[in-house]
Amino acid sequence: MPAFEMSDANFPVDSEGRTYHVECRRGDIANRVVTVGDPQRARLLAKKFDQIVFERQSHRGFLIITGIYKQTPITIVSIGMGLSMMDFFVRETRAVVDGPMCIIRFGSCGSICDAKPGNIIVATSSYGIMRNYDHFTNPFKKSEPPYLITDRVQADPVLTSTLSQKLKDSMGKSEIFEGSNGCADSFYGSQGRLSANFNDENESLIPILKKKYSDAVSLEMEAHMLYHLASVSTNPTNGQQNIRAACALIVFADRTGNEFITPEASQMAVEHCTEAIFNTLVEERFSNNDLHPLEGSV
Ligand code: R1P
Repeated sequence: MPAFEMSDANFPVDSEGRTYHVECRRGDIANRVVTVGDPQRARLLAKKFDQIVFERQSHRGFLIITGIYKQTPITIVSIGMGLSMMDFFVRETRAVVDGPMCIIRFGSCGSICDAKPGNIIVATSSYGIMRNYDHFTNPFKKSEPPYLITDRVQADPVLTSTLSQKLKDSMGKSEIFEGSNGCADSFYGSQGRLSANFNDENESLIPILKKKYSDAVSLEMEAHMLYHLASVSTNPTNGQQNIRAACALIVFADRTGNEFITPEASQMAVEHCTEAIFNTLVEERFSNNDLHPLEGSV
């Protein structure tokens, strides 16, 4: 149940101008944004703020923390998991921010390259992996492949190269990997995890991905939606792209060696990456205006 009465069925907002799911309104969100899946990761990042100026937990599980870092407003939003949550987050924050936005996803992933748990993968591009539902249930579509793999969408090259360099400076070059990320519509079937309880036909999915994209490095569940929405984002006044995006992903699972990260190593990775991510955003210069339009008023 929404906490408040909503108006506008096309893009619901409450009487105070807050969006329906993320519950953000104008002034809550900075142009520079870090998005994470896990609220604990959001809180760990927020410890590096000099000051927290806004915080809100939405009834649909989004946590917003806006703070000041080196005199620059940055917003952290934890979104939970999956494509729909990324879609809610990007569209609803975009609706309440004036001017261009830079968004860095700081997530976790499974590695399908040499990166080990605790290493960081910078996703230079991302593609979608979707279960071809009809293949499984429609006998006339059995000849279609069980999984649909989209083209790659590129991350913002400038944001990505700054992010990658700063992560290398902070953690050491050998800890940082780059390549294309597969963004799946499930943690299980569409990421090639085998199950005795479902007929997923995914035994050869990872080799298929690596054959299609020789730079395939990771699997997760949000980056393709972020890069896709950034690529189709439009400034209503000049028609130009209005969101630039990049991703740094902590390797939680080594899908080749079958290892999983320890809680301590995961916390350490967050601590080592946070300032590199914040500094990347602080150094970003927006084309029309160097400063956040709401600077001082968030
Ligand atoms: C699965 O465990 C979740 O972890 C990864 C996946 O993309 C998925 O959301 O990212 P986050 O750690 O950012 O949630």
